[in-house]
Amino acid sequence: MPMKLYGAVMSPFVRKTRVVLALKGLDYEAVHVDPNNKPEGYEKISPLQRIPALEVDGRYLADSAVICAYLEKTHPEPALYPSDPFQYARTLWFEKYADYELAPHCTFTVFRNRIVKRLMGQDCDEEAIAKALESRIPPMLDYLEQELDGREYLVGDSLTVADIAVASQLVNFRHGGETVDAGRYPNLAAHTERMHALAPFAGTIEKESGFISKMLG
Ligand SMILES: N[C@@H](CCC(=O)N[C@@H](CS)C(=O)NCC(=O)O)C(=O)O
Repeated sequence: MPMKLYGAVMSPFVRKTRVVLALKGLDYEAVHVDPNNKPEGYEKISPLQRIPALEVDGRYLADSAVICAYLEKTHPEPALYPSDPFQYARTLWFEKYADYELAPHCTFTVFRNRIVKRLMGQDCDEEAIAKALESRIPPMLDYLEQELDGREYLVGDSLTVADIAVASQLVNFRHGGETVDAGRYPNLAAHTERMHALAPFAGTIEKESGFISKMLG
């Protein structure tokens, strides 16, 4: 029985999980769950009623970080977490940074206001976006810029979940009409461009952008 991934296409957490599934070459069935209108009984699948959730042989896992860690254990190749304990912990740090620090501003403020609210026929709070863009987001991008320090990946010298998690939040930032300024953040802008050009990111970005343009013009 194939695994089932519960989620919606434009969620950065679901996208992160889809990229990991794709890089590991895993088949799964995608089950659409609208995070703004969850199906009856969804708490039995995801106790906090969030997406993504993964179903494996009738059992469920919630949270993208948990799901990606599970997939790494069950399908270790290609490795998306370093084996060195310190580098492993650094990978978890950047994943957490993306999921809990970038997400509230890049996704839940910029993307949610500019795309989700408009799709739902609600007003876009440009004041909240301006605050995020002026004061909340720049220090975070500065930090990532420094951490990259001319290297190709955030941790070590190969792709990890850290890169995928950060790049996935920045897809939503991009959908929200914003870019990582290559003048101020040259390392991060180049990293984002490289990540978004990877086949699993490129394919989904194209589809998602097509959907957004079709719906919002
Ligand atoms: N830490 C969680 C965050 C998941 C999350 O916040 N997903 C959003 C959609 S992007 C959601 O399900 N929101 C619905 C809600 O919180 O009720 C993860 O990594 O999976």
